[in-house]
Amino acid sequence: ERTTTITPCSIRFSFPTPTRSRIKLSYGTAGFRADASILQSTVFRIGILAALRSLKTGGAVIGLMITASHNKVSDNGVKVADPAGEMLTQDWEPFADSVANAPDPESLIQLIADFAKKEDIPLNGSKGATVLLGRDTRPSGESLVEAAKQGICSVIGAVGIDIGVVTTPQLHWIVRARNKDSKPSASELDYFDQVSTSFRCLIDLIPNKSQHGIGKLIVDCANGVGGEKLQVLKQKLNWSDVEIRNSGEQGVLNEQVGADYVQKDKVAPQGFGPPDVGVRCASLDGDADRLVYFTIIPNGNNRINLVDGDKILSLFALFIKDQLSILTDYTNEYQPRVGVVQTAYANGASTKYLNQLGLHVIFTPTGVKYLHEKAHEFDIGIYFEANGHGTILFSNRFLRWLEDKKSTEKSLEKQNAAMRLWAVSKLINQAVGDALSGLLLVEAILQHMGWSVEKWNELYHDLPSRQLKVKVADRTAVVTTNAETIVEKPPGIQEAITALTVKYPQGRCFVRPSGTEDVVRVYAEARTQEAADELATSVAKLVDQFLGFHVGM
Ligand code: G16
Repeated sequence: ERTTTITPCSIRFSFPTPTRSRIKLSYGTAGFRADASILQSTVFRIGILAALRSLKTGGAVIGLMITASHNKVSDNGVKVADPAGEMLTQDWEPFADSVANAPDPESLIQLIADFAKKEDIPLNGSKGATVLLGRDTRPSGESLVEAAKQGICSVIGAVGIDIGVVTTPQLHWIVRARNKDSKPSASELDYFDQVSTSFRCLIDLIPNKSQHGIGKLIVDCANGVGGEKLQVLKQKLNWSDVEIRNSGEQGVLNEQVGADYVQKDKVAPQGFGPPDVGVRCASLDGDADRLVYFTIIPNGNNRINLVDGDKILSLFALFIKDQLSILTDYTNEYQPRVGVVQTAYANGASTKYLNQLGLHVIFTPTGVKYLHEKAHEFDIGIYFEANGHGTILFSNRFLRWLEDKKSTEKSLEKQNAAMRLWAVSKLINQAVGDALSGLLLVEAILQHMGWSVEKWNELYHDLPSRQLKVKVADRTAVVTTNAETIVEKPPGIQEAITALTVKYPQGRCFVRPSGTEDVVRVYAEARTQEAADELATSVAKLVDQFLGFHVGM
């Protein structure tokens, strides 16, 4: 351990960069992720960054989450939540990359000093900084939280508060509540109270409730943190119709379980089988920020009917549109703008459906940070990735209008519609996509409509699709544009992809480097499953030819 001091910042270093790994770390789609064994120094440094971010934002509470979400259990990661509970501002990502990759303590100190000067961050201890630390259930989490704490405490005046094992969305929610909702001591308990109260409100507002029983729900919790948290909600809500599986007592985190596995492989997770045919099932991922639904196909050899993020988005959009149409008419001077945000992974059939609903659909690159930002441009911005990551954002202007409608509307029908939208805004996480609050909203809407999961799935028929991963020598060699639908580099590959794609009716295909795993992802869609599989496989071969581990390439 060595101590290095510069003015005006005093920082004690105990975690040198792991030179042996020679890995270039990048903040990526959702923070730094890698094998947990090489992350101590990165997490320590991001602890420093989080403390600086708190100083920069006038002492606001900043979040630091230790998780690698859907990745395998031996991986871990770190990401930072800004004061509104949203992802770290993208302006700071280059600094995060430099901090994580600084080769020695001296360069790190210099980087921090230069950045603090440029950003006008007071490092003389005159201001306090607070960082809330959370982690998922990975075994490496505890020691990484310690590394983060040391990083935070090495900035004078900064404190790290460890809130233990939480879902990623809970941490984001608590950060937001402490800063934006003026609840300086907001905790997990407040989260549970708010989501359960608003869920109950939605249920109480269902007309003719008794006719709307929709039966049992089984939730696969990916052997992660979602299991114990859903258990709390189940008890709070006295919800006997939900069965929790893969909550982590046995089984490995994310291994043949969880939303990523179910959505990508389109098979039932471990622990599910023929007795579950006909039952509504859902899957969360390892840190409970993704949600998909499914039903098991009878005699289908574990295959499922997937109800993915696009369909969750469509259900939410439909419900919100219905409530708005009750509440507003052409005489209203204020017409709330509703927008929908998707990525290139959105099934073509979902986009067509959303357009038919008359909604404005926008595309961004993969990554909640991009979708979230776009969704803010609307009064009601609904965003979802097909993988089940998404939420609904409400503008302050709209919420003020709704508040007024709730109390001034004479018609009971309109008043109820206003109350429903209000409850949705309280239930659904305003900071980030949240599988638990998303699940409660899906359940409330299905009950409201009196719909089975099959009826919901019939909203539109997905075009067959296939996703594959290709291991390549250097995934950063792939550079994309146009919301990741076109590959710019390496030269020639896009022409080759297009030439293959045009052979297939309704064919669509793109490739992009993953920001969370060391792979290039391939997505293909076509009129039949065989065609989608064939197209994905041929393009995966192409990627391998262009970028694989071939000598001389
Ligand atoms: C993260 C991001 C998501 C993204 C996913 C996959 O999810 O939060 O927005 O869709 O990674 O990203 P990529 O394809 O770049 O690997 P999670 O659930 O792992 O945090």
